[in-house]
Amino acid sequence: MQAEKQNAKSLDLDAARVSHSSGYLTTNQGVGVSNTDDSLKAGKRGPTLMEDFIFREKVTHFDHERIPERIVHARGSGAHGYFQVYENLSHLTRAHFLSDPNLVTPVFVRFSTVAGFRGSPDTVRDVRGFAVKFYTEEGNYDIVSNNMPVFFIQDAIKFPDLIHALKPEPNNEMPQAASAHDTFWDFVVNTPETMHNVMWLMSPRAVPQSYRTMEGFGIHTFRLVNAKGEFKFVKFHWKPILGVHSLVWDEAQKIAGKDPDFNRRDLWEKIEQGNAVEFELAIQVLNPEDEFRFDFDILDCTKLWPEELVPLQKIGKMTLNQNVSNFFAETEQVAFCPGNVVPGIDFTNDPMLQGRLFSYIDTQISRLGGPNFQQIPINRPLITVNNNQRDGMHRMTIDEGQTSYYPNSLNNGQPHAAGPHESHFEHYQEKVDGHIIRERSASFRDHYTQPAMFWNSMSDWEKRHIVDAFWFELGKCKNKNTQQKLVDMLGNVDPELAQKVAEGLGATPPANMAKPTAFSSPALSMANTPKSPQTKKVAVLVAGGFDRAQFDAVTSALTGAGACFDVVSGNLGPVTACDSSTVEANKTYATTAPVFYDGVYVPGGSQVETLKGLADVQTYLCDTFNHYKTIGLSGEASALLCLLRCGEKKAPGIICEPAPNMENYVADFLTALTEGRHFQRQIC
Ligand code: HDE
Repeated sequence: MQAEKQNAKSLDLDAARVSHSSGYLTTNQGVGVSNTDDSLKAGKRGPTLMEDFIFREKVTHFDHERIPERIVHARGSGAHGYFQVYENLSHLTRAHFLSDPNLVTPVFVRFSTVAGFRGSPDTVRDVRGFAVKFYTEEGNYDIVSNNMPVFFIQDAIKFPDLIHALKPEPNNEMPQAASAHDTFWDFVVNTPETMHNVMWLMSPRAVPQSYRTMEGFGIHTFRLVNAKGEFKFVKFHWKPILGVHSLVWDEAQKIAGKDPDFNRRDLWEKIEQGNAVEFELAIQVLNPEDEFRFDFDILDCTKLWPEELVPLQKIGKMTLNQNVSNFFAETEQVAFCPGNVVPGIDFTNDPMLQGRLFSYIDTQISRLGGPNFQQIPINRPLITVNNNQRDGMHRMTIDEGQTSYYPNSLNNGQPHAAGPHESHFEHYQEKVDGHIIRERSASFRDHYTQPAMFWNSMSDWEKRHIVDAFWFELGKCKNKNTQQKLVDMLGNVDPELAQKVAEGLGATPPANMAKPTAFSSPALSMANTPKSPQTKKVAVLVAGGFDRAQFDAVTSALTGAGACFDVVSGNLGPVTACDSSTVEANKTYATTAPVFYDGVYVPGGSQVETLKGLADVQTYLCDTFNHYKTIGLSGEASALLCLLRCGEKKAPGIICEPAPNMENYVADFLTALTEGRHFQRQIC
């Protein structure tokens, strides 16, 4: 409660809100309008008159409603919330918002895909953006991160090439929101530094189940600087409280058709329902003297710092608890920039980071129509902006007074340069010495050790996902040469991986393969992530005659565990149970699908005779089975097991009891649901 009260940014946005809940229509000049349905005509059948300023104004405004979408990360969803640090970190940084555990800092977060256009589906295979704006008392601070800890390239000058290769091909603008095409893979095989990020892109991380269950990574190495001017290198991580969970590929593709807004809807609904969406902020800290300790360069953003070498410290928690009230005003107009830092947080010489410091402001100027985009309500800092910048397109403030320069005497030297005791930014005084050269450091040249470590760290099901993804992606490339080159590259990562991918593509396994490396980082696998029944969703299939006691036992246990359920039937409305009571079906086979649930439960009763004959029920059970999710069948519903090709009662994650003791049954069902996916299951 306390935190929500102090969510000052929402108060700040209030000045710009207009409810439109009463009053008469007006033009933009405030003139009352009595008819907005008919244009002004000479006679009832026209022609329409030029002097119809009401028509002209309405249509002119409509004609200019769209702004350019982001070049990358066009498709996104935003939410408001707040951040609180766990402990005073002033020994590391003088950033005030990281020094006081009682301080509640408002945040705005935008999650996004990278490649797709604004209207593209959410569940495509892609990197996800995870951009956080902290409205601190010392100005706005942005961590503009992704859900993978490394990037495709090492130098910002290659970014336009990467994105041109990834986006739809320029001759026919296909494919939409997909890396599975020739130009992307052509770029990859000609740019070996992409290998590490490509491994992540082929992994389940590229199809997050929810924005609530993905990690975020600042990727670059930054600096934390304390009041004494001492610095440490730092990497930023966001850890979802619910753990990291992904979709399986077949499921992701089906969802893209059935609900292109799947991730956006999930985030929106969970916040509307009052479920806290929570992430912990963690840091990896490195002493300056350890800069050259590793066999990789800490300025190379295609490398991560294994957590086993540099442990994570959880330093605070972010809670998202408020949806936007106008998507355009907030999510579309928000402007992030990695260069938005506050005193105590500073950059390093990572050449990608340096390039980004230029690009983001530059792109906002054309996307948001001029240099005053910081004055749009969602982008304004909490503290008063005080400088001599003036005018420009869409200036919102009325800057008063005679002077707009410094130094001045006419305004008593105001606004003045911040003094030693006033909050201000000081750049870390790094010593720089070198020749001006267009070259890359030799320490950036190893492109295969970390991809091998990543492969080595994966569980069996993650490895299977990666191989399948390479088959799919490269299988969509028409160019055989590209396929072979990629297989050859994988030979530098791992022999088993290269061999398997070669098999699927009908390519030749490389002659010289890398020796498998023993080094692995268990922290990179999703297998060990936290699991919880909270916010899991179950489809309960019913028809007339279902067993009410079994239904009640399972559904009340779900609610008790923080999970939820839909009652799915052939029609909406009441469905009569075996004891003549009724429950309301809130979904039908036409309006929902098994891919939207974490599990399916079917209670017993005479209903089973009806359900047996329904193709929809078979689809529910088979899809849920094939996507490794939990299936519960109790009492007479056990007979539905025959609809599954496995036909095997003891398959992992299938809780099937012809004569259930409901107490034990419910416990088993919840345990299986909490586990999430049952990847040990054999899919035939
Ligand atoms: Fe971005 N990136 N980027 N990027 N990026 C943009 O800025 C760019 C990079 C990331 O929700 C653009 O406002 C360059 C890495 C996110 O609004 C643009 C380079 C990482 C978002 C831009 C990179 C990111 C963007 C497009 C190579 C992870 C969405 C619209 C040096 C750490 C923010 C915009 C939002 C957006 C440029 C590389 C993350 C064009 C030149 C590495 C999450 O300015």
